[in-house]
Amino acid sequence: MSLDSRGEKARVFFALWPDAANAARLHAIAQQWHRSLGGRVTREDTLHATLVFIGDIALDRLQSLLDLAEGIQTPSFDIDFDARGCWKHNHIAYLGMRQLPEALQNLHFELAARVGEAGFSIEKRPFSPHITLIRKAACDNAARDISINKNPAEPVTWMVRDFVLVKSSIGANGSRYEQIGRWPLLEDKPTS
Ligand code: 2AM
Repeated sequence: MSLDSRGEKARVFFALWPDAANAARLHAIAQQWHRSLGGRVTREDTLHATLVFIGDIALDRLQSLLDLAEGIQTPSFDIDFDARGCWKHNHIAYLGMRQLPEALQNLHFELAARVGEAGFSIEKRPFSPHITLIRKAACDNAARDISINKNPAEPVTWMVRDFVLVKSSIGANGSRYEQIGRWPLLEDKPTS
């Protein structure tokens, strides 16, 4: 991809991306919910949790996002996606977390600060990490469905070892996501 194409724009965001095993677990949950909620299940290969949403930017500004991500020095962490929900205002059925890990909050804060300092305008809504499992969901059915509200399944525990920058475009089969950068988080050093 050319980073200096004049006038061209890209829709971008930083995200956490599950490994194949967790993506498969998340997808299985989505398919189970789909029976009562209907709507459109997120494709398995596009499941993610947005860290910092940037939106449309000129392509020639992508490089500064790649550069600022290089300097992130925050530790890796585990998260439990253990909260199920369905937002009525946008019909999104999602998995979130009951407790926001401090390390995740710090990673979001650090990235958002750098993105802001680099001159991008970023989303001002409070950080609400989630994985969208279904769009156009019939959320009213979620309240009646014990599999969503009263009978929480095992959490999907996710070892977060890196984060990615994603470029999204709309294609015939829905959103197409291309990972254009991936950065490791700091690993705990083994004690000797
Ligand atoms: P969603 O799944 O809740 O729609 C690509 O669109 C990713 O960016 C999705 O995870 C989407 O969240 C998120 N996203 C889209 N618009 C956003 C916005 N204005 N603020 C924060 N996140 C947004």
